[in-house]
Amino acid sequence: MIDQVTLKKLTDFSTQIRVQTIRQIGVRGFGHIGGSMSIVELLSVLYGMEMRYDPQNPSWDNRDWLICSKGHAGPAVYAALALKGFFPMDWMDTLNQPNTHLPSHCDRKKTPGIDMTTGSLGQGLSIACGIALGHSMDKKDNMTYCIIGDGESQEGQIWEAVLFAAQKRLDNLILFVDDNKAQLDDYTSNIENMQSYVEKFKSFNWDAAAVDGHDMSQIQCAIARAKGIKGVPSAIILNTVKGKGCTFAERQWNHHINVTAEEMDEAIRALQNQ
Ligand SMILES: Cc1ncc(C[n+]2csc(CCOP(=O)(O)OP(=O)(O)O)c2C)c(N)n1
Repeated sequence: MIDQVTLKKLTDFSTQIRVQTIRQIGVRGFGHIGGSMSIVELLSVLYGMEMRYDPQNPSWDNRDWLICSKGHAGPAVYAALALKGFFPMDWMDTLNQPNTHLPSHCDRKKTPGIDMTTGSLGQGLSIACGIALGHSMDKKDNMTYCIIGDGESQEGQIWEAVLFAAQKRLDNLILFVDDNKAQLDDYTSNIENMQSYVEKFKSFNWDAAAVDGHDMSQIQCAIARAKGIKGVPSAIILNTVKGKGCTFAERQWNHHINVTAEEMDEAIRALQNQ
């Protein structure tokens, strides 16, 4: 349960993550705004209260790990990391430029705080399983969090990893499915309808629950509940809106969009005047 003071802080943090994400993509002129916006509340809860990390020592042994398997949502993760002090805010103006520390997709060798390189969809959960298994073999209490997209969940490798995590009883692993209902070129339901994720995960011997992915209290309760369940991995399905909270992105759900300076200013103004 989040108290009112913390909720207000997390709400401000999520607004700042949105503003800085729009800024990065707006300065570059194009990017993956929709799939970045849909995970903002999740990132706010993770970096605002759930995760153990040290911005001065990003590879700290006792940290919790986040694998953003939908690596194209990097700008939202970068915004959260910059706001928490992992690197200077002026890096926000360098997204996807030559010699940048902030490539369009997450790269652990380029960005402090990015735990794994991602972008080729379908691979992150397998990596997260390996990390979680390593921690449990070492009898360490680090948590591993992984975020996949609903389109990404159509990849076969995801379901191999789901089987593996259940077999190895990885209760130090929490998977978030960003169910924003759209993938690259259509609604997910028109391509391969995933139907009920909760039933699917339960049938693979996972714990599973679905929440409103823009309600931070619901997200936090689901994480707390998942952490208390022993012997099985947990999946939390986030019902989200692609482009959430960004004026121009909510008008269209296109996966990768061009952003004008006027659109960027309009979207940032709207967030700041909420
Ligand atoms: C293996 C692989 N195939 C194709 C792509 C190209 N691609 C990038 S994002 C994307 C759509 C992903 O949809 P979803 O997982 O729903 O993400 P979101 O809606 O959050 O953007 C695709 C097909 C890729 N990055 N990796």
